[in-house]
Amino acid sequence: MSTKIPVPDIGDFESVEIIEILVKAGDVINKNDPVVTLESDKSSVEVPSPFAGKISSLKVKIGDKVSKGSILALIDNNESNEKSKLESKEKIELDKLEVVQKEENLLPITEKIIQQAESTIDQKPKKIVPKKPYLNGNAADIDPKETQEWLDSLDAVLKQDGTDRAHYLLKKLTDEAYKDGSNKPFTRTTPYINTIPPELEVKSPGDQNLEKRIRSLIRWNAAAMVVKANKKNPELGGHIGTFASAATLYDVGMNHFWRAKNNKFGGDLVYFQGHSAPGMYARSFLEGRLSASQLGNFRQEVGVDGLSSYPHPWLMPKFWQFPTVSMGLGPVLAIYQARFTKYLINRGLIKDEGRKIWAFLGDGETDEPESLGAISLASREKLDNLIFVINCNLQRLDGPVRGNGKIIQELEGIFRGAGWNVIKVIWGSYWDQLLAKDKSGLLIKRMNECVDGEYQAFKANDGSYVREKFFGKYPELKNLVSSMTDKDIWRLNRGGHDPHKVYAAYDDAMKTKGKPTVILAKTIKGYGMGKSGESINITHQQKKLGEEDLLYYRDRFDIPLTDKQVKNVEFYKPDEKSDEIRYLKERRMKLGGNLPERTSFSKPIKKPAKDIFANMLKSQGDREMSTTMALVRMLTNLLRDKNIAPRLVPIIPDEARTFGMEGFFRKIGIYAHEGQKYEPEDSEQLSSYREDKKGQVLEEGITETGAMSSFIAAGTSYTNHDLEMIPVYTFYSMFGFQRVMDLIWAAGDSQARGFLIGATSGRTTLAGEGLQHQDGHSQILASTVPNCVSYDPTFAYELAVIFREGLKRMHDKQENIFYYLTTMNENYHHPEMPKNCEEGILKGMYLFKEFNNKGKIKVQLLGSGTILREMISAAEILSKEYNIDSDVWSVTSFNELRKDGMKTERKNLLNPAEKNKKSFVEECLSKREGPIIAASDYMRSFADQIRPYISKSFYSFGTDGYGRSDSRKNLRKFFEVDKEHIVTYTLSALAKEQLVSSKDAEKAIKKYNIDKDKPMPTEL
Ligand SMILES: Cc1ncc(C[n+]2csc(CCOP(=O)(O)OP(=O)(O)O)c2C)c(N)n1
Ligand SMILES: [Mg+2]
Repeated sequence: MSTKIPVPDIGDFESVEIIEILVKAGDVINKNDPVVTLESDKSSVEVPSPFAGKISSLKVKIGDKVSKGSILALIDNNESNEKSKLESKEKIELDKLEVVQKEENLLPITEKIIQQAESTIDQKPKKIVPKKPYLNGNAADIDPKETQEWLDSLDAVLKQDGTDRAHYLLKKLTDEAYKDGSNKPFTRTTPYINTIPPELEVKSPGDQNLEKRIRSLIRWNAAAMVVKANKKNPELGGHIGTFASAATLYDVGMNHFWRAKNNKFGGDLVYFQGHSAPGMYARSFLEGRLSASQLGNFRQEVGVDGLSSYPHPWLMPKFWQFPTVSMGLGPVLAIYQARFTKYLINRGLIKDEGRKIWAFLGDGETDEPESLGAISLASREKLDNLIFVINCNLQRLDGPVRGNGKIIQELEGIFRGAGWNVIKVIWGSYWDQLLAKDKSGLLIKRMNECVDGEYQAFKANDGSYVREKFFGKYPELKNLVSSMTDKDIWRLNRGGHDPHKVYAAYDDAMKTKGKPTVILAKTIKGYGMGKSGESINITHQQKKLGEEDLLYYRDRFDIPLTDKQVKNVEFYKPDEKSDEIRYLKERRMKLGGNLPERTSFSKPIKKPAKDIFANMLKSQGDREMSTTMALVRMLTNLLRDKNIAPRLVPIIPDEARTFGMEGFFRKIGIYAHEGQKYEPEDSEQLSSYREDKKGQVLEEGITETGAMSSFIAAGTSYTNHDLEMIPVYTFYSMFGFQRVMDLIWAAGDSQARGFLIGATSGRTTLAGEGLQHQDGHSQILASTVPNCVSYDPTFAYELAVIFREGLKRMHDKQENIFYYLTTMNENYHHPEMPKNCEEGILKGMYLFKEFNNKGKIKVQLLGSGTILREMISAAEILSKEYNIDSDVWSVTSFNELRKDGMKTERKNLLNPAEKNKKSFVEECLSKREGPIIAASDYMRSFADQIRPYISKSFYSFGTDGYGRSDSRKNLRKFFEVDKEHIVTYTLSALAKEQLVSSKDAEKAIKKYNIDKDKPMPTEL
């Protein structure tokens, strides 16, 4: 039976043009296969077939205008229209029911109580009066006997029925109190003790003595490499105190938890704290991965086989995976890495192997908004593959992180509030006994009331100081430690230095389901450095240990080096056959290999069929469209290529409709780990907001930081997941480089591959939006990133040639580069590609058109982006009205031309005896006549970049100054990049060379109402 395929609801649009027909009579198609592509002036979308079957006839042709209900084709199908409708309706009802049932199960007890209460509301709502006035807001105990009774009851429950029952009762009490009007918020923090009590700690299977020895050796070598470098040259710098505080945290992970990538397993991903790098090198040295001479060349990367100061994959591409030293980037990148890993799993592109993403950060680092800014995404997306370890050594660079407060408590509240599993590792095992003896809770009270400034001071002093200042506050506490010596008191360790406590925390984090985990580990900055740097404010800068300090450090960690060897700052590595080295290697072998290590076993993506781009190289007919729209068309075409389609990762920070990309919602879906639990309000429409567990679009919300982090995760998937992906991150060009330059720099360092698309670009092209939106400098910022290849194309065919080359370079030749392309929202005609210009498009310029038929005078007009069109119009005016000929060049990339110019110039200077080679700019222009006039929608310095490679007079125009709202025409006049200014300035330039009369230029100034007294736009 033949059924009609109609145009579905396409939103607000009427009479939309059919630009492609994707089926023909006789084709057998599946449900949801595209039938035609429709294009309005804002976007282009494919219309999917609602049925499977055989197309019996087509009812439309290219160019037809259609609206909702227009019939596109007839299809012979088995299922009747009504049946499928009915089925889908039933399915939605069922889905809804399921969702409601699921929600029902999830309802917290409080909500149930509210529901019950609501069902019986026939009387007036009860006025809630607190039963007892809050007499003591400072929470002092007004009835210690009553308190003790409650505590005894709790104790009995704990002993008899365990913690779950106790927790249930407490929750019930809280809920009841809430119902009865006690709306005092309950704290999100717990007492200042370990989250995991000693009896629930999972014990480490490791050989503690050997592990301690290994840790000591690593500590020594890490400190020695910094001291050695600074002995050679004090300029080199480095950090000792940070790794000294974090050594146990890393060691337990390396010995027991972090699984490396190998042919059986994808590998855990560990984001090491940037300035802890010496510790990672020191371990690799013991593992035999780095030599003593490499360690000796720490921070000396030029000319020798040295080691990077910090984790830089660009400089150590086989070692480091993640650049983390710009504080705050590690945490946010790790969150989006964890999310992207789930994305790949949910899309069926990689297996779920239970891989984890670990991120190490400093407590001071959490001051960076980037560190905490995305933590709610991690819990919302249930990233139980993510573990943060925050090394709370209570110090930043200059002093305490929270001298008057407690960073661990503060972070606990923030992370728990955001839905994370929080594990505090505050006290080491030596405290267990004391805490067990503390029946009155006084010890915990003392722990709670001390601030971090005091905790830091305790460790900067000694046991007697701690006895006096900490325990001495209360006679009972002083008594508690009366039988302990000062040395014993000094030995009371902090959780982050206790491998048992750290092991138990990591074990718990590994087993946590449904949420991310943060481990807050309390440590001592400069642990083991003694008077030279333990827990003192200058610890962070301590990089030159004197002989005495080194000898102390050797003794402290029992390193078998003679005094002489210590004075020479020698590294120490035991024999290959020693227990230490064997153990260390065996542990890593058990965990699958080395860490950190950067490898890639990804296969290149198969090239798209050439004709994917072919129709973009043709004239786009009478249709006017923007380059943003051309890009969307191109992506739509690529989504039909079976090799490319699954690898594309469109990333959009909530601007899809602005860029005309809403067609992707229906076609490939928006990634949502829970699918879609609701029927979207626009479900009937073609561009309905469709969320899907297998969705492909990353609709990030309003976070360029998050979107850029996704770009990096997808762009480095070839190494982190051995699977090449093609991120295409499209954003308002103003909110790209300017907003997230540091992340873009990190993308370069990470060797990410992909396309950044600065849409709605240009200072005068995004007309109405004004100063904070109009971008006239992102191209210049892009030029500062060494492996970023950037273009400002004008026409659809240029975009296609550039994009095709990008795919080839990144995914065929596997070059570690990424692209920045600016696209515009100005609609205009796109001509057919002129002959033989592909090389020029890619190198940065080609001859677009010659105006040759008139006179003897000639100029060279160079235009980029939309301003090329002003140059073309100016050329027409010069030709028609002034008999001046011109060559019009489309400059697709002043940045690429500059790179080539620099290279050529350098080569010529290095080979003084040889004939000079020509830069590409010279090749294009040296034989052409007349002064050169260049303009773009960017600051003058964009075009100025080619000035050194030009021997003729050169004038560049651009949009220096703040943008402002107005029409394109007025803005281009204001910034002096409209055709009238180009004509006038050209005449003036020719007059200076006495090729035309200065009167002509003066006349033009009058004719075009150009105000000579108007200040430079930079001053307005
Ligand atoms: C964005 C950024 N700003 C400043 C620095 C310089 N810096 C390096 S380490 C450091 C202090 C770090 O303190 P914390 O995070 O507590 O780490 P710790 O060394 O104490 O483990 C600072 C400010 C940096 N690396 N990155
Ligand atoms: Mg710190």
